[in-house]
Amino acid sequence: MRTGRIIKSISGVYRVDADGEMFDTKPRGLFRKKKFSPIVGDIVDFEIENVTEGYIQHVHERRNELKRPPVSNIDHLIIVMSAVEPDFSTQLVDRFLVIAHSYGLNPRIIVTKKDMTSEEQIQRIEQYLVIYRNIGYSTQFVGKDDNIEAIFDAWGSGLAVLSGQSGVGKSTLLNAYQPDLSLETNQISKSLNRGKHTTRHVELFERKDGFVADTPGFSALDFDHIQKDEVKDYFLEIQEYGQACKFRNCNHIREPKCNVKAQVEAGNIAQFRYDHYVQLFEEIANRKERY
Ligand SMILES: Nc1nc2c(ncn2[C@@H]2O[C@H](COP(=O)(O)OP(=O)(O)OP(=O)(O)O)[C@@H](O)[C@H]2O)c(=O)[nH]1
Ligand SMILES: [Mg+2]
Ligand SMILES: [Zn+2]
Repeated sequence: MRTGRIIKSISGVYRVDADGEMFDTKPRGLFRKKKFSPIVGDIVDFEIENVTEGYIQHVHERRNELKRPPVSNIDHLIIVMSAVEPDFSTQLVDRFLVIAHSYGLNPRIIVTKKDMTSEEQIQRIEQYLVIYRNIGYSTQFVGKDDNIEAIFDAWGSGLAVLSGQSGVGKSTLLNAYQPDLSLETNQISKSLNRGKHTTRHVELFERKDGFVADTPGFSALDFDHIQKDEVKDYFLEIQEYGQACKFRNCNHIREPKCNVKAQVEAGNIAQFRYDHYVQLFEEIANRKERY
């Protein structure tokens, strides 16, 4: 029996990296009956069938799991946003941060396409990045010719997952990190005003002391697993200032003696962060429960 990590999954075949040796594996029949599927990132025990093939016997318990795209045992979630095409959006950053925290992941922010961005826009985005840094997030703003290797290597060990809208430059970052990967990248379709999805599946690549995952761009974020009362915990500075509200379960909307609202007034919580919090809270509060 060998142990390895699933780095790729294509039509029921799971490629497993076992200390640098690759095996194409299939799950034993008993998995299928239990409606349980292995996903990329899983650590698995497998039985060797021949030099390149094997059968998965057991999937180790997942430390964490992102549902869309499906990938497990994530150490660093890298939120990739472009400055332009598609435009930088703090609303999207905030929503992505909420998703990351809801799955117990540790998010970082990379903004791309600095080289395509006007000086004025760069200044504006830098101002937002200072706010995110003050909340505690690591942020980077990069362009075509920046040293991506240093950034990727600074994350520390484990699996880093690049995630973000289609066309923001996830595969481009990976190609800059490891030019011999030659991953497919593409122009975004402006006429459709949304990304043409170039990357179609999750795949892990080797990185110093770990892996980095390229993923397909998402078109919609899913908050179905989040209850309205949880949202405040996923805006870290709101969570922190919220400790001093009069009511322990204060949602910082209409409650009296709310420290969060006071700190927004005082300029210690950015207005846009608070607005995005309220928007998401209300969206979730108004959603129709599906059964
Ligand atoms: N000038 C410039 N172009 C960039 C940069 N990053 C990405 N691009 C371009 O943006 C386009 C989309 O990049 P991709 O790497 O394919 O984007 P992606 O995030 O992998 O997209 P999906 O695979 O569809 O999710 C390509 O034409 C890239 O060349 C950058 O920093 N500077
Ligand atoms: Mg891609
Ligand atoms: Zn409050």
